[in-house]
Amino acid sequence: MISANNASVPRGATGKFRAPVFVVAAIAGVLVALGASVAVVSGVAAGVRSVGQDLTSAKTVPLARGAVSESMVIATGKMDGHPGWPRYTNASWSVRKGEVVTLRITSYDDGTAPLTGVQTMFDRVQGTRGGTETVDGRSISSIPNGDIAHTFTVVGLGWNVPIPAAPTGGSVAVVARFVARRAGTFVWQCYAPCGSGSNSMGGAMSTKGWMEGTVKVTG
Ligand SMILES: [Cu+2]
Repeated sequence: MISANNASVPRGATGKFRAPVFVVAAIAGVLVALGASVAVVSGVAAGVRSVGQDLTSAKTVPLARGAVSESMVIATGKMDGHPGWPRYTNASWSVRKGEVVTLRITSYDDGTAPLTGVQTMFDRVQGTRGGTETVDGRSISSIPNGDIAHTFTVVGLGWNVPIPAAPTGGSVAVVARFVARRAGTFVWQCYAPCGSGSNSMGGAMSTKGWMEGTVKVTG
């Protein structure tokens, strides 16, 4: 499989949203948001029911009242004529405020993209029930930076899910559980430098819908 950082990957323009000022502001937002979200998540978690699985259809799956399952898939290939670009599918989805969201991310990307600078903070799971996620069924609270391929990060909700590289030719399944604690439309982004170009922030990283999307929380 082609690595996310393969030198042959087409080089795209650097995304404006990746400007340093934004990054610093975004990280400050996470720090503020996390303290509140941890308290909310742990308080609601007691009411969680068992939920279904949907690893392939990449659609919102209505479950018992107050619980919902979301699935995302990270793949690489020749999507839209961009060989090697990694992409999340199901980039935009919506949930209701206060409901428990079980997010399942299945990744087929075997390339790594270690976090750099202040963004190394995104190697930790943040804002989930218990501060953990499962990777192929194993509960963890962080991923070694050298193993990281992508992150699913919603600064406005204090959510961060690091995704490790998949084994070559295989996949890795990451599951995290959240509570959407406030209404609004929030941008999620991958903070791992998994794109192309000299700073690895081009290509997929600067193309809307590939490593960026939205989570809409209705009241
Ligand atoms: Cu990424």
